[in-house]
Amino acid sequence: METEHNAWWKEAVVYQIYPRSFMDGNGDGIGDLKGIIGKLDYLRWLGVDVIWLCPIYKSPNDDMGYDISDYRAIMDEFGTMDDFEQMLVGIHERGMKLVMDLVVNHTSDEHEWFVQSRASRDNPYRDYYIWRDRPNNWASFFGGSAWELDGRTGQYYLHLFSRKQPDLNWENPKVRSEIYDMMRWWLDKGVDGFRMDVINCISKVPGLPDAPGEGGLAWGGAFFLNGPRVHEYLKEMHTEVLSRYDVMTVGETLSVTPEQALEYVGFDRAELNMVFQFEMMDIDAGPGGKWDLKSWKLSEFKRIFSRWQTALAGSGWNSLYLNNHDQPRLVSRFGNDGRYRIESAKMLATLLHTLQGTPFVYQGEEIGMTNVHFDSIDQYRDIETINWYNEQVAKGERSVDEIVKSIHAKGRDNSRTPMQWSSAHNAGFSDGLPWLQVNENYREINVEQQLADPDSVLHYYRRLIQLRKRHPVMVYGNYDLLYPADEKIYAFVRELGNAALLTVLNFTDEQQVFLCPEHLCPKGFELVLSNYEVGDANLPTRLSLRPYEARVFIASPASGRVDV
Ligand code: TEU
Ligand code: CA
Repeated sequence: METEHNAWWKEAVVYQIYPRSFMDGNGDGIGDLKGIIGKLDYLRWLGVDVIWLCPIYKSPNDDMGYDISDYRAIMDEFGTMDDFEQMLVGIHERGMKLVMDLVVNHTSDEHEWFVQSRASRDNPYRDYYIWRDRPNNWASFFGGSAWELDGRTGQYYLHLFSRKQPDLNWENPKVRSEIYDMMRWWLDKGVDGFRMDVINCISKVPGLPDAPGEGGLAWGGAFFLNGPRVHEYLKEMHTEVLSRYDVMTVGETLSVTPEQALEYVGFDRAELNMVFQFEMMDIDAGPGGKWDLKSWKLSEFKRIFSRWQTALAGSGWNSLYLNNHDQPRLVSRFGNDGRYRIESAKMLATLLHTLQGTPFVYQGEEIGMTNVHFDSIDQYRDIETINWYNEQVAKGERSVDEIVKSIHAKGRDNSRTPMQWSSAHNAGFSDGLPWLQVNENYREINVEQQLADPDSVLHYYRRLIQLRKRHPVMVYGNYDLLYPADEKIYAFVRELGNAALLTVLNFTDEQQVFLCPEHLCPKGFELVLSNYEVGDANLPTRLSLRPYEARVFIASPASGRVDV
């Protein structure tokens, strides 16, 4: 059972790799394991502790690896099991750990279990999936009904995602024990934990009732999110698997509240270490969902983070992220990817690394990569984006311009364009034709150039990561928000014993003034990090902040000024 005590995964910084787009080792245009192996020294240099690898298992790639056809084999394009073993050794040799993506809400329809399951109604694998004579009205996340009629046996199967991703039937104990076996198999190979895909979808309300709504398809979330047996399953998984290893777990949990999150990550729960919350990802979504663009306010942004910081303090642990392979780039969404790209990328990094929780860095974030604006839908590869585009064009309710605007803002390919390593052809990602085009800004934004520039976003991330290792207050300190209603500045204080940390962030492209609250002044704060040149290390009572300026101050009787 987890306790409220110190743990390696609380002190860690995680780096997320989307293998298809990270580094191509053999020139076929697709990132692979050999490519990753070649970049392990770079990750070690950056200082990250854990690598989370998006799925690398055998897959027909209907949903880029989230449709798995063999849990114990490596996708052909990514390499072999030997490459995997070599990569794992390389990661461990450098003192890092590896967390795998565990996708067990569904498999691919090409998985042997489903091939058997669909073969006949009395096949022993029939009950591995969810079959019904009639569909209910649930909509799939990727458009259309969540049910597909299978001609061979005349029944429908449930797929919350694409029709090539049938949902597993977790009520069947054989399914659960197969999954636990598979997890132990990877853990016995030496992997250090799992990121669990849509793990709060695995238990569905019995009977699978229609969701409320006017005829047609409806969002069935109430019937498959945090379902009646989800905690029973996760406790069983903990007993059968996780409790036997020293591992890190993070569950992807759609639309959970902090209260619901605590049921997954509470220190006394024996389920998961952390979850990914989606409240922040919904901040700029209108009533029509993610594609329905809405502006966001800093007060709301602060309210969301603060609510999670406070609710989990002392009883659970936060994950900290503002982007990943499903979300637009954080600098384009929450910062300014034009004139103040560098400043705002550093400012957002400062926020993520000075809150309480485990920070997740998504590949390319550390160099301030931006969203991509492709001209044609043919340049996109993401099934969610393509399906939505086709559906919208067919409906004819929105102009093509509006549709494209939403895709430019929210499409998942924004974060999936190849990693920008250098100003060479294809950003140094591949000698071949990349599976998804590189962002044309790679000549200005790339690793090679930033390695050579001590003021780069990349060096700033490295300093932040080092700073966190030196100051336990950055990891374990409590959290206190200042000026909650202010729409321009995000400032908060963290305290641990005698040590205190103050983060002050300007979220605007104009000069702002931060008035230091009186109770903080006597603490003797000194500057430890900023994204601008700062002459005076002290904390003045009136602090003037330049566009997107970030300052981190620490008062620690023992340490004095820290030079970074
Ligand atoms: O994501 C779940 C999920 O909620 C997303 O599909 C989300 O709805 C969408 O991306 C928001 O735009 C996980 C994986 O991270 C994602 O890549 C997979 O497509 C999905 O599960 C299915 O496995
Ligand atoms: Ca390749």
